[in-house]
Amino acid sequence: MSDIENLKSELLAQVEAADSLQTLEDVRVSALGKKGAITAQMKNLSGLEPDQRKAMGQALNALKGDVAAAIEAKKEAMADAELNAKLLSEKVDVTLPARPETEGFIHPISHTIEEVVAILGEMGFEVAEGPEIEDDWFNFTALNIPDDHPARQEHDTFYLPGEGTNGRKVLRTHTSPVQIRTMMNTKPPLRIIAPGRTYRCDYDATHTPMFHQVEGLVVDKSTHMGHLKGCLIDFCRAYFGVDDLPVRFRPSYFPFTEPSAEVDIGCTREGGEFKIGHGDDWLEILGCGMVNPKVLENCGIDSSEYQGFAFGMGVERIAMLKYGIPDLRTFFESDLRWLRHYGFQALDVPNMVGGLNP
Ligand code: 2U9
Repeated sequence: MSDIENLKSELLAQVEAADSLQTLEDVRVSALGKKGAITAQMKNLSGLEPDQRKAMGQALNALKGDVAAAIEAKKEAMADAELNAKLLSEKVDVTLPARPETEGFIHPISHTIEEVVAILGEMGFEVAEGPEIEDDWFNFTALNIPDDHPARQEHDTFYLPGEGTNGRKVLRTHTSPVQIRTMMNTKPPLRIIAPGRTYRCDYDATHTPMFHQVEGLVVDKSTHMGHLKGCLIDFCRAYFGVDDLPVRFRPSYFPFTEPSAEVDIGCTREGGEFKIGHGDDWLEILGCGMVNPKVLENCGIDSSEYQGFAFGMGVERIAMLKYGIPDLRTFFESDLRWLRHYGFQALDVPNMVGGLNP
């Protein structure tokens, strides 16, 4: 038995001394492997007297278990040590400032959309998305823009090759079909915004064939014009960062809203200087109105029970006004010098807690 005790201390010492997974594996093979020390002792059992064989067998089994357990414990300790060393070597000091030399800028369009989403998100709006290639029905008919409606020409639509009127595909001319799809799929109350790319066949100093819009829609049982006005006045003041920004609603016409209005904000254009927020001049900023009951009905919403308001704005336009970008076409020229000048730092994510600006 003292041989077994000696073998045990010898093997445990080897386990303890192992300094790598490979040496530990060598120890395991030399103890428990086919030609290992414990296995060799096991083979000798058959030559012993029954009593002796029983006692020796039990002692060897216990030895086997002890050595195997020691090897397993050592393996775990080694894995822990390895992980700790790795974590230590990969330690990041999160209190360090961002690297000033970081390459890359956020495009003013993305930044402006994030600002609008931050403001309206705080008011409880959720972002909704939809396809940029739309069915004519979702883009026009559902919005009370029938086949012969002049708005179809005004929208300068890109039609995709195909047959029929309602079956033909178009590049969406506004993000309104996103709201149509949402109304058809979701039971009111609804409070959504649809930011995204839109397309119209037009190109000059104030129009590009692809541009961006954010539209909003609220549908509930008692939604009224007062909600629309409060929401948009708050939005304009938050977006331009002017608490007492003058905002006025001018009657207008859109087929999808009734009544409709265009929203102007106060500005000055004195002495060749343009400034938002003060003075006696006005600048158009967005369009809005109460959702035409026909549009609600087209989406399967009972207009005797529900009403809603909607609004739409051009992202390039509000970005140009806020950030003093003079030329629309430069948004899409991919000029890195322009992006370095007008772009935003990657970590400068707009939110209503940290503040929207710059
Ligand atoms: C649904 C019902 C009504 C969205 C609206 C406007 C007024 C508007 C323009 C702003 C500048 C388009 O980019 S722009 O040229 N938009 O004036 N948009 S109301 O009305 C909706 C939308 C969806 C279902």
